[in-house]
Amino acid sequence: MKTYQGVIARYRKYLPVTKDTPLVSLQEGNTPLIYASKISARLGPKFKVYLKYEGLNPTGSFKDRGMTLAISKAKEEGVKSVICASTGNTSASAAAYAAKAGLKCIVVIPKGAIALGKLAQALVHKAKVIAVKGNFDDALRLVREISANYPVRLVNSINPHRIEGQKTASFEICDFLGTAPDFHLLPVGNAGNITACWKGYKEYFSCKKITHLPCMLGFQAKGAAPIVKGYPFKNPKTIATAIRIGNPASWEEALSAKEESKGLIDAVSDSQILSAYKLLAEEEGVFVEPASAASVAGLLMLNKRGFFGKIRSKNEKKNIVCTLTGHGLKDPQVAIKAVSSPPVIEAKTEAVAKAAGI
Ligand code: AN7
Repeated sequence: MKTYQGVIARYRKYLPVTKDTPLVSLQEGNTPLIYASKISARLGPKFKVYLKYEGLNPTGSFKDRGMTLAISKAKEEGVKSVICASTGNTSASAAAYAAKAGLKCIVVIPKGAIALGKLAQALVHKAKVIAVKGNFDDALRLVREISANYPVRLVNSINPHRIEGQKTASFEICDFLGTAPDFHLLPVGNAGNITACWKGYKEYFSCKKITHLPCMLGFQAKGAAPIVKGYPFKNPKTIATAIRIGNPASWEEALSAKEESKGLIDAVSDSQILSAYKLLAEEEGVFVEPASAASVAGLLMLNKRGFFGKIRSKNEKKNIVCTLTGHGLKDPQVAIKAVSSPPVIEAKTEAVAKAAGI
């Protein structure tokens, strides 16, 4: 039996690799597309909502799809060191894949602004972690300058191999459904993922693997919504630290995805993000990090506005996919704050039964 070997092996004919490209893989991708019965019920009988649970990638986020290719290509080209700026997940992924490849990894993060699990990952994989007194946008500016002037490869999504790898999420969705979804919702931070997913759909369409293209619906956090507002945010703020980005690198590409797919990019508040975060955990059994819940928060917001009520469908149900970009365990601090702490009682049977309400 041939075991699954990751997204490059599975989709190599759509990716810029040759037989000489060393495969640096942790068997990323092949993530579940979970039917969300409770959320589907909220939208009504015309719709089926699926959750693309990218938190089940090897380092717990979608970044692994692009990182396997960026690191494999770096290795092929004889690069010795890689660098990235990160709100956390890119650094966790870069650190893991660089470790696997035997490359040095440098990560520049905004001081005090990345979730605990992600910081632990970068450190445990032995990346050189540098915190700067600034936000993600400052960190990205710094690593762009450094990679232009020093012998180190940038592995942020400005690196085209990242986008190429990440487009495999769209391929998997289409292969699973046997068709393209009608709507694809996802969180937007630096805007690499919406760019990559749209590219994937367009390529499958031109290869005749699918017969229609989805409508792309992207969601930023209200306090970090430069694309929605049309200007950079100097001081972005949101509980969803992964998407706390004021000047996205793939801004133009995200606008193209929105326009070409006749979609939209809108903003959701932190409280909408937290409600969707809890709903996913409590009713669908899926634990995500706060930024990931922005796609579902967006879905619920559009539904309330009557967006889906206007959609006509004859017999077939419309398929809606929400990308859940990262695992809930990444950010235990937000999780613990979002819920009430457990009662502490005497170690006695009756006391436990009483507290359990049985
Ligand atoms: C969980 O790790 O930018 O719009 O430096 O970690 O492609 O940037 C993370 C982004 C959504 C936004 N959800 O994706 C980084 C970083 C999660 C994320 C996004 C990120 P993009």
